[in-house]
Amino acid sequence: DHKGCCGMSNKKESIVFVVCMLIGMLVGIGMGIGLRYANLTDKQIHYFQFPGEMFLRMLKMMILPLIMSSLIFGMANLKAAGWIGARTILYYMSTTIIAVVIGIILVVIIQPGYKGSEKLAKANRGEPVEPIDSLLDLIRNCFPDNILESTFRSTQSVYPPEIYNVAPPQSMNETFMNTTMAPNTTTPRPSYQLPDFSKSVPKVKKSERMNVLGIIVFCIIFGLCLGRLPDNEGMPLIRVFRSFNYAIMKMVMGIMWCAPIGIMFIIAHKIVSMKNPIQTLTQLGYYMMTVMVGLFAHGFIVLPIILLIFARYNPLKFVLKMSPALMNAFSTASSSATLPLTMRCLENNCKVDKRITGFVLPVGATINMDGTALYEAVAAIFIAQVNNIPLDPGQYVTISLTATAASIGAAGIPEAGLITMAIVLQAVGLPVDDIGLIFAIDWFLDRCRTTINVWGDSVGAMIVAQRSRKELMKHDEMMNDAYRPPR
Ligand code: DAS
Repeated sequence: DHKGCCGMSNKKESIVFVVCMLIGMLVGIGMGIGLRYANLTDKQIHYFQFPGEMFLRMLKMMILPLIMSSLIFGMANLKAAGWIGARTILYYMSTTIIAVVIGIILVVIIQPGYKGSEKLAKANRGEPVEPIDSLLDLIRNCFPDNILESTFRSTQSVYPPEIYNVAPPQSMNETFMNTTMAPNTTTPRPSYQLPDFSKSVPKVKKSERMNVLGIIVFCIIFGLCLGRLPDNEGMPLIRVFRSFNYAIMKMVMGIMWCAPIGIMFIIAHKIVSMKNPIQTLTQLGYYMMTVMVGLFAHGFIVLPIILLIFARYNPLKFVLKMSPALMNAFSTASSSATLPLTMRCLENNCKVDKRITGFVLPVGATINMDGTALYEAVAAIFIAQVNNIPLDPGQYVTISLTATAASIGAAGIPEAGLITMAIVLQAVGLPVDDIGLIFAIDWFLDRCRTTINVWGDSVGAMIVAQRSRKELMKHDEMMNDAYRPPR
């Protein structure tokens, strides 16, 4: 329950925030359309989008601390509560991966980013990368030779003007060769020039980009090891990461309240600088359709089948019993704000034991976000298509892994998926600034993915409850024996 400086883990604040986002979005669209006819100079356009640029920089600023705090703290606390914990984690990880795979299959088939424009010739990326090479690169990036260097290499990726040209980032293989084989030439820092932020395809040389995958892998392994230390050893540091995690969540929620202003200027800037509005709107329309089809497929085909197989429970009956929680999730766009209602629906309507809901649902509201993982994978590949950046197999796997990790790191608050999407984009060298491209429709997509997040948690709780009956009965017998009055 991430109660931050501005709460948002209860219904009222979430609804206030959602209304502010809607107002920011609508004002941004109106401002953008109005300014389109104001014939602003490039310089005026650039200064005008400064608030939006600041909001995006705050999102990028949170990438590293959010990964570290959520993964280390989350993994350290996975000291599985016996079989219930093991079943819970197994269910959460597998359904999230399934959701990501569904999203990737759909975005590759529908190709929303190429709609509205003749499919541009594949951008020149030098010699084609062998699939095996890109997968080997992926594994290499998972185990960086210097974890600290993995975090600091992004310092040069914003200003040098030469990176802002149309050519897409190099393939992983070439990049890896550049990273390890590059001579130690220190390019003189160019004199500062105002970068042209209207070009959305920075050629971010991956050797200068944060190695997100390496940081994620390190944090997961470190968190699991920390959680398995004897209590007197591990607990002090777990407490440190617990406070670190809550402080980071406060920062994230503080930044979230800047979102209405940020998206207002980002949307307005995107509309003013849009070269081909019809094409962009077509792309966004197909993108929205791709996400909705993916969420529907996962939420109303895959999860019900899993519920039938593993819990032998009628999905239709279950969705009716969970409907108050699902409607609350849609209206608040917050899993955390919906958590109390989700627990009540499962305990009162479905008779699920409180010992199950008390563990499975709070963990689920924090780390199990099938809808968010699917959405982030689709968004990353959509942004690659829009920028005509072909992805190699290693990058598709990287997107799958980082979308799963990013959904673990996303808090159960509105628009959390937008913050953690920067992690996925950074991991494959895509322009994080293009998050602004999808802000206009994220207000609606957020509530859809939040509903699927809550639905996934509920199905998980029902499955774990059905599969843990024996353990719970044994526990009750033991407790009854222990407390049976002497004859
Ligand atoms: N709104 C988040 C939630 O509460 C999901 C997201 O932003 O992706 O689950």
